[in-house]
Amino acid sequence: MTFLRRSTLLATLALVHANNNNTNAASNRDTSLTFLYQNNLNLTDDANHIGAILLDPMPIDQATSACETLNESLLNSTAIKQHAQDFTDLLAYVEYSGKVTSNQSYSIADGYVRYDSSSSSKLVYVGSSDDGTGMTLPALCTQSDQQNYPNATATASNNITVISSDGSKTFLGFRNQKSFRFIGIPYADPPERFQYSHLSTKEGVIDATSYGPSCSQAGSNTSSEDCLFLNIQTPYLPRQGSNDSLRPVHFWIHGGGYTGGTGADPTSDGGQLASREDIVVVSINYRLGTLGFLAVPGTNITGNYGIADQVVALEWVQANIAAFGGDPAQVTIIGESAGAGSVKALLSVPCANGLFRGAVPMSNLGGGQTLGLEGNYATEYSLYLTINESYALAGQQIFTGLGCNSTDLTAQIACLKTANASMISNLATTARYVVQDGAYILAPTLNVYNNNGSTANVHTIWGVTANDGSSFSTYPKTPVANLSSGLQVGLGINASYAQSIIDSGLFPLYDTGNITADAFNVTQRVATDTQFRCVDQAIVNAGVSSGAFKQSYFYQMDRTYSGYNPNNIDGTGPIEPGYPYGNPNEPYYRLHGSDMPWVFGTLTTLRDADDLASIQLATSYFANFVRTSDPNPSAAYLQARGYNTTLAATQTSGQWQPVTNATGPIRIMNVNATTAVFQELDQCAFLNYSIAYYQIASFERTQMESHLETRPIET
Ligand SMILES: *[C@@H]1O[C@H](CO)[C@@H](O)[C@H](O)[C@H]1NC(C)=O
Ligand SMILES: *[C@@H]1O[C@H](CO)[C@@H](O)[C@H](O)[C@H]1NC(C)=O
Ligand SMILES: *[C@@H]1O[C@H](CO)[C@@H](O)[C@H](O)[C@H]1NC(C)=O
Ligand SMILES: *[C@@H]1O[C@H](CO)[C@@H](O)[C@H](O)[C@H]1NC(C)=O
Ligand SMILES: *[C@@H]1O[C@H](CO)[C@@H](O)[C@H](O)[C@H]1NC(C)=O
Ligand SMILES: *[C@@H]1O[C@H](CO)[C@@H](O)[C@H](O)[C@H]1NC(C)=O
Ligand SMILES: *[C@@H]1O[C@H](CO)[C@@H](O)[C@H](O)[C@H]1NC(C)=O
Ligand SMILES: *[C@@H]1O[C@H](CO)[C@@H](O)[C@H](O)[C@H]1NC(C)=O
Ligand SMILES: *[C@@H]1O[C@H](CO)[C@@H](O)[C@H](O)[C@H]1NC(C)=O
Ligand SMILES: *[C@@H]1O[C@H](CO)[C@@H](O)[C@H](O)[C@H]1NC(C)=O
Ligand SMILES: *[C@@H]1O[C@H](CO)[C@@H](O)[C@H](O)[C@H]1NC(C)=O
Ligand SMILES: CC(=O)N[C@H]1CO[C@H](CO)[C@@H](O)[C@@H]1O
Repeated sequence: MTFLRRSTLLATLALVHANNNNTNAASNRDTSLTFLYQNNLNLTDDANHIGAILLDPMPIDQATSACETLNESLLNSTAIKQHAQDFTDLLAYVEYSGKVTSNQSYSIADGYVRYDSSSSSKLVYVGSSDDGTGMTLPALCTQSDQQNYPNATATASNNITVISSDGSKTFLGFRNQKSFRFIGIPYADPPERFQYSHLSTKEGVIDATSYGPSCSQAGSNTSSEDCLFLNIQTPYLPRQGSNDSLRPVHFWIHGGGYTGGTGADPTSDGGQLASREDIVVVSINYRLGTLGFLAVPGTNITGNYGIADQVVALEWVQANIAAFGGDPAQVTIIGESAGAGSVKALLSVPCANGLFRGAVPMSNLGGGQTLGLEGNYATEYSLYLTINESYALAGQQIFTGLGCNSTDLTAQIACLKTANASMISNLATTARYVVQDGAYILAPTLNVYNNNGSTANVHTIWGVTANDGSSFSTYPKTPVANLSSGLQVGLGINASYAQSIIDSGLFPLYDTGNITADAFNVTQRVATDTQFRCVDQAIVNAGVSSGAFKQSYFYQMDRTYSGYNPNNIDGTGPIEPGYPYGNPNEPYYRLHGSDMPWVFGTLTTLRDADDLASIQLATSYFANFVRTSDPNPSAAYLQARGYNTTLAATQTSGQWQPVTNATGPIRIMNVNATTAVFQELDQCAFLNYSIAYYQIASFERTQMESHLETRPIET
């Protein structure tokens, strides 16, 4: 009992410090804090696991009080033995990561525990009869917060503060079962309407225990113009003032058509990735719709405010993320849908160049206009409008909608500046276009055709869900008589264009006996190709062959769940006995947005064991790209972590090879993954988006860009 008595005695002497600015919360002032949680991404299994917080080496008699400052106690051998597999894997990974040398012992309540890979039990306990006099060991504290969902809240016992590197700010956050969480951090000062935002100047205590409001958007009465907040989930807080062992950063930009969405979406919560993959996740809000994108010709309202906000958030990350355990030199920007459009825009924003080293646009929109679709929704995501074009689509309609009816533009703008934000967001017309403003966006398309430095020269992953277009085409409201009618309704095209698609023979009808359903299957295939796949394959092909991108990758997701479903079609597989969430072995559509749980490990409705294996593989790919710019995790990493299913899956699947030329290769992701060539190349060529679309000679490219002037204008 010597051990326990001595530590109790010394508890009053060590490590009990008042915090700056009197939050009374625990902090990383005297030791780094490493969150240990063996997360298998099965949320219903969390009740069967415990975690720990690892502290820096310290004299063993100080360990008890050090844990107490976290409102925890030293972990004991009973608890470890009850979760021996988890702690074996966790401590193996601590050793693998280089934080400790082999055979490291750790202080626990009843002695020490040693991780010894050569022993049969792996974990060796030394009892408290050895009082450890003079020993300095890392300590394992309990981690008793059991909240495992993103809706976790701060309590008096789970709170924690982090002080900014310049000492001017104290961030009060908290932890749940998975990670440290700092949510609702203002990265910019409340923005002035139609002006660029600036880094937050707020000092003192910053409450980072609840989300900030989402940016003003239609149909929301909680959204606000004062919305420039970001959220951090981190597995590690370095000791205050230290830049030791910083982790790579996954910087997430949400989708929602540039008119909706929030960084607080539970589907993209970073807590799962932080614990599963040991990376720091940042998610941001940025201004949306008219308040984020209005551009008025001949004025200083030049648009792209939402994109500019994203740059400010990236600057905030450069200045501040190290204090939260993130490495500012290892930032990867990732987004889906309009988030992908944002990532793609940031690739060409001059002042964003250098703020990230990798980019992942998931289900990026583009193309569409050669189908002759009226005001095709996808087009403007990849062929940027001029300010004049944007204003023609969404300018005077906005003033009129607000009753800003003066014939004098200056008076109209003055009226708009004082209009109610919610009224602006709820107007029928919304300015939601990234524009060629001459400051952030200088050209009509991302330059992938040459490597002249105008595009950030970074590693990229591009990709689609198998049926992205099923969310961007129309399921007939009433039954159709034949394929042609289905295509006309589904794609908004005329009879002769529908007939040419049929006559091409490239989109055969898959006959199940229900022509309405079957015609939609063809419709969504055309829509997926023309609005997503063809353009994205052509971008990566051009960017790789020109050298505009560093080594880059392409994927198609064949296993997903739910997603953006305006047609209310089957996005899960039918609900059947044994499959309360849908049977993924039956046909279903891999909808737009349905891949997010595969990136974040957030699926709460696992349909079967294969869903979990598939998600474990996918999160591993994306997180490894964030870690190393290569999506392939090493066998040594997976072994050290005990990720046996993923290790087997990567061995079965082989390496995810980078794109090398106009044939691919690409990765088809399912339970396991396979290697394939670029898909639908003949169909893409027929739809006028050949794989060489972005590689064409410069005079032809100029012609392509002049599509901008001839393109049908949305009404
Ligand atoms: C060991 O720790 C667990 C969880 O922290 C606690 O419930 C239990 O009482 C402890 N056991 C002993 C023998 O101290
Ligand atoms: C948090 O979310 C989970 C999963 O959706 C739900 O079961 C739980 O009731 C929520 N908790 C609170 C406090 O809202
Ligand atoms: C943080 O936790 C401490 C206990 O460690 C408590 O005294 C304090 O009130 C908490 N602060 C907040 C803001 O919750
Ligand atoms: C834009 O112009 C108006 C009117 O001249 C002026 O009040 C405003 O400050 C300007 N805004 C910016 C961001 O320069
Ligand atoms: C502004 O013009 C619109 C369309 O002409 C009209 O419906 C509305 O009543 C006018 N509002 C005001 C305040 O004059
Ligand atoms: C065809 O399938 C759709 C669902 O995809 C269904 O609503 C419709 O009833 C089916 N029609 C027939 C004739 O079975
Ligand atoms: C669509 O057609 C393909 C064959 O082209 C088939 O494999 C798939 O199951 C169909 N999808 C649905 C949801 O019916
Ligand atoms: C998830 O965990 C629960 C509880 O341990 C278990 O019953 C279920 O089988 C697990 N699901 C999968 C897919 O492993
Ligand atoms: C993973 O595989 C290793 C080596 O085969 C084994 O010792 C370990 O128990 C396995 N881990 C899990 C969680 O099954
Ligand atoms: C995936 O690979 C694993 C490991 O080789 C294998 O056991 C499993 O059967 C495969 N699953 C499918 C659906 O192919
Ligand atoms: C593309 O690269 C692959 C190897 O990655 C090679 O096998 C194939 O021949 C190349 N195709 C062309 C058209 O260059
Ligand atoms: C001990 C202390 O006062 N720390 C910080 C509290 O916040 C202010 C900003 O308001 C800082 O300047 C202090 O350093």
